[in-house]
Amino acid sequence: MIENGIMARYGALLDLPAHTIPITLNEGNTPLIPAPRLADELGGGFELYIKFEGMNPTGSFKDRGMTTAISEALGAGAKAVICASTGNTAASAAAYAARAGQKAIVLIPRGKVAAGKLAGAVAYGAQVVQIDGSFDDALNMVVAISQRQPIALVNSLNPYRLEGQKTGAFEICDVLGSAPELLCLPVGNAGNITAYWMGFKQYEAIKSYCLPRILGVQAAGSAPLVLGHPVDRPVTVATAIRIGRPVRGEQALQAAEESSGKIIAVSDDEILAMQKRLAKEGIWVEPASAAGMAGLAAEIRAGYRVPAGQRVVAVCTGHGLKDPDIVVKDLPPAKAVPPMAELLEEVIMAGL
Ligand code: AN7
Repeated sequence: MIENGIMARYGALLDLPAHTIPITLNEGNTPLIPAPRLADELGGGFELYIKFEGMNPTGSFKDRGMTTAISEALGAGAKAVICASTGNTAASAAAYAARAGQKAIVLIPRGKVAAGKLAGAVAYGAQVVQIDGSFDDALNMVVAISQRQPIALVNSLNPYRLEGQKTGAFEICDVLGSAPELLCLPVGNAGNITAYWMGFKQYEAIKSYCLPRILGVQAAGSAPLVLGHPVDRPVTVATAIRIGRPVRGEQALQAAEESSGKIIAVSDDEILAMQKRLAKEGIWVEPASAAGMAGLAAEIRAGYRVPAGQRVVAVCTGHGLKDPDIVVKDLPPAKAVPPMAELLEEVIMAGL
């Protein structure tokens, strides 16, 4: 049997217990797509790449950490796994648990999860529980239950999640031949920024690659790491990162500081504008996934200039298909035309 997931490719670099039983959907190996036109629009003179994590099996970067977390949990004997989620973790946990023959229980904040994520969790057979509260409330609940019951917690508090997610950094370095100078990514619960920083540091140690600066980007209405205090009622159109008390917050701040980077916030309008701009490159991402790139654009508007020749990577964490409603909700329905070529021609020529 040939498997080509992140554990097959990077297993020797991952700190996983011997009891781990690999469960994979051949996640990872996602495209690193050059975006020269967008780079030119942002001042030019540098190389810009989009790491399109929406190309993972369940449509988000979470699959990298879920293959490792579920594999460890299965090896440890867990028959059930649980997580709180703004949606993507839920879909990913549901898929990998299904493959491992485990039951998955996922808690989501009611009314604040994009349609494609909820549908995914249901399709993969998870028990979905809606909470009349925030992601942060749901996380507190699943932590408590996993301490009382033999149910494995697969949120990014679980260290094996980060072991898997750090492979995103390895892949970027392997494609570029060294580390980029700057990495931009969205920040919610702050597991991913923490994992990327771990990955880059590991490659620095074993391959002597340099370290990138890390630009972490939160949504302005949900920016505890920028404000310096928890946010009790986070609000943002980017529901994936609607998180007011990031559990890996300290590590995220440390990654930003150690890397000479920073964590900033961008408005929902900036996020949605960048989502539209990325679509013009043929890359449709969900709103949260555009935040990293929106942060870079905001920095450049504020006077930052990417040094000549540098390589910048923006991690786009989830696929646009996860959240179709955000795109169609403000649009008039597509024009309907009777089956007559002349009428079609009129409609087309009016739009040219
Ligand atoms: C598309 O699924 O927290 O900073 O419960 O879905 O590692 O939390 C999702 C987070 C960025 C932020 N982009 O990553 C969940 C969840 C997308 C996301 C993030 C998420 P972290």
